[in-house]
Amino acid sequence: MSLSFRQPFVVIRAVLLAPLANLLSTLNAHGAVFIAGLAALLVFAGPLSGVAEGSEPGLQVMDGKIYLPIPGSQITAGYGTLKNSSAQAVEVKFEKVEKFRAVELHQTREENGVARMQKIPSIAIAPQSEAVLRPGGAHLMLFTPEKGLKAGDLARVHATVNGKSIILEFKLITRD
Ligand SMILES: [Cu+2]
Repeated sequence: MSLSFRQPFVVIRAVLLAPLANLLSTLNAHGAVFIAGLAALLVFAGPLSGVAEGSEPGLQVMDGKIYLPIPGSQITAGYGTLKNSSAQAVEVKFEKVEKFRAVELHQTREENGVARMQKIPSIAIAPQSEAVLRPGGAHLMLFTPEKGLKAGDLARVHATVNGKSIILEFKLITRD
C-alpha cells in the first residue's frame, strides 16, 4: 500500500524534471537559478511525503464480530482478523469497546488438557501480515454489556497501533 502511494510522486517528478531541463538551456542565468530551486524543492518533497505516509497506522479488521452475551451473562468474546498493511511491525492494544464497560485481550492456552485464558497486554503483527482473534487463541473478552444490544449493531473498538489511536468496527452477532 505504501508503495502504491509513493509511486505517483516518482513518476510526477520524472515528468516535471524533463521539461525543466529543456527550459534551463534556453533561460538566462537568473531564471536558471529559480528553476534549479524549484527542482530542488521537488526532490525534497519526495522523502517528506514518505514520512507522512509511514506514520499511518495501516491496520484493518476483517470479519470483526462480537457474540451477543447469552441471557444472564455479563461476559462475551470478540473475534476477527487484524491485518497490518503497513511496512512496519505493529503492536496493537485494546483500550475500550463502546457498548461494553470493559475489554481485555486474552490468550487461550491448553495446560494438562484444560483450556485456560490469560490476559495479555498487546498483540504484535509483522509487516504485511495478519493476526487472527479466534476461539482457542487470542481473543477480545468483553464485560458488562449495555442493555438492549441486538444482532447487527456495530461496536466501535478503540485500539492503539504503536501508540496511535484508531477505531475498528466489530459487528454484534448471535451465537449459533
Ligand atoms: Cu477470554
